[in-house]
Amino acid sequence: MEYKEQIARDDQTYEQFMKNLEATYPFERMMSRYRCAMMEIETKFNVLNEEYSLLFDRQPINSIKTRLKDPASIIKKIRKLGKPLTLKSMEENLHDVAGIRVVCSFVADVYTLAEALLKQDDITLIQRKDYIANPKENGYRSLHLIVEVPIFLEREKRIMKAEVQLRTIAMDSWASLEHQLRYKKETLFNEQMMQELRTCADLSAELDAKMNDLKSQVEHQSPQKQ
Ligand code: 0O2
Repeated sequence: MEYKEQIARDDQTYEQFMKNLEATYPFERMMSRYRCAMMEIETKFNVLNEEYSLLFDRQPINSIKTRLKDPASIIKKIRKLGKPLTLKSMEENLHDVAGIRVVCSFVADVYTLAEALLKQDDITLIQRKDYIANPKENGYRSLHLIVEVPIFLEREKRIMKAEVQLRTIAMDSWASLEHQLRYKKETLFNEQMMQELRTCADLSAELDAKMNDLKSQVEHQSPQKQ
């Protein structure tokens, strides 16, 4: 009764409120499935990190961040693609509703971890974009994988898509700063500013290459555990 009165005070009838709530349920359920897919993949990376730390006495993963695309960005992207605004269409056309970003210590770790994930028999690769081998025009570097992963619910198994971005600490700091400066904003970068961004990206790539070389030298000195 109290509940109904509160809703009435908020200018909606109890029936209206329940109708609105029921209407959002399928969306909430879908987002919950994407959250489960993120948890599955995050766990897979945590397991790999644990395994590698035993094998090599160091952890290849520096941090893992997960994010669900917010409803406004979902709507914007579906509209941009010219697809129908339905849950089915979202599931079919958007590959990055669930996003997992894995920040690695060294460039070699990016590829080792990607390979280890893709070798798992419940993971299906849908798309691979190597922006490390082929950086974007502004200098952006990362390895992007669109994968499918099963999630096991109370009564069914669902196959969900997720985007995995793997990058080094240097790539991540460049991307975070560049994101703050311009990504998705109206800021227009002139050619000189673009050149400076690319120079920063090149410097970070150089740092990664040097650290990777040092890592190889260290590994050469101390053979790995059996
Ligand atoms: P957010 O906030 O991370 O969710 P798309 O942009 O997804 O429509 P595409 O080509 O399929 O088109 O995707 P792409 O370029 O392979 O990867 C998109 C995601 O990569 C972005 O997600 C960013 O997270 C990241 N990314 C791509 N390019 C850049 C860049 O130039 N700078 C930075 N900082 N990040 C980039 P969202 O959804 O756009 O953003």
